[in-house]
Amino acid sequence: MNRLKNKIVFISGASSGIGMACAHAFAPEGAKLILAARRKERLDQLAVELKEKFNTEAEILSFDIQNYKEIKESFASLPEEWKDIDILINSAGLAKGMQKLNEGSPEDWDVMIDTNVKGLLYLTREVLPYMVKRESGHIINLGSTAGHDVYPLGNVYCATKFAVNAISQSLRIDLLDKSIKVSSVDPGMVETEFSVIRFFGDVERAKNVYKGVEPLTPQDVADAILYCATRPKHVNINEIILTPIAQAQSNFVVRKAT
Ligand code: 8X3
Repeated sequence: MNRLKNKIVFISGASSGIGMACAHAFAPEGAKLILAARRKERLDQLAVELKEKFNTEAEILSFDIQNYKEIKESFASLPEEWKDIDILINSAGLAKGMQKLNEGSPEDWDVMIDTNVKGLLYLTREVLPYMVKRESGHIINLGSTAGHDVYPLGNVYCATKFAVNAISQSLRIDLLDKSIKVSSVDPGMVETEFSVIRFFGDVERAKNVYKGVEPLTPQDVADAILYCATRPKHVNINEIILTPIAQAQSNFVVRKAT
């Protein structure tokens, strides 16, 4: 439909799940994509596919989002004309483990905090000065229902998503005078690699999370993100909370017998 013709869209976490779905949703709109993640081969493959299907121009950035130095160097390596990013989609994020705090693993906490909170801050820190200079741009953060209502054993993961919620709100205030939009897209249950990663590769346990529920797909979430990105210039979507029809918030889910 070409609503984003020649807009430069930076997607973190683009090698899987919601990030990858965003790449597929934004490419047909004529956007130029910066695809970022750790797994370079996956990004290369994605770029080839989007080039064939939509003639998408893409740059690939491979870095560990937990490492500020890598992000800084990687961003600096972009061709100058690609640094004026129109839309930053902060979709990299993950959960590790589900335990009571007294039984939890500090290593897992570090990974969640370093990815979901610090990684988002690091990347935004690099991209934002260019938006501020142009007084134009849009930051879209991937939050979660877990950033609105905590749930049992969710402690640190929920804390990271509450932090994302706070960062989105305060960015919106701080950037008011710069005409930069800030949106937060906050899904409930989405079936991606999320639960498999959370449960350290235990596919059966991951499947159980969505048992008896038709979860959101990554495409459903990408669609909400695209909606935020395609509003008229004067409209900012502050927040979209979306859940499967069988879910009200983090703690209320109705499951059908299977
Ligand atoms: C993902 C939603 O409820 O699985 O952020 O934590 S939940």
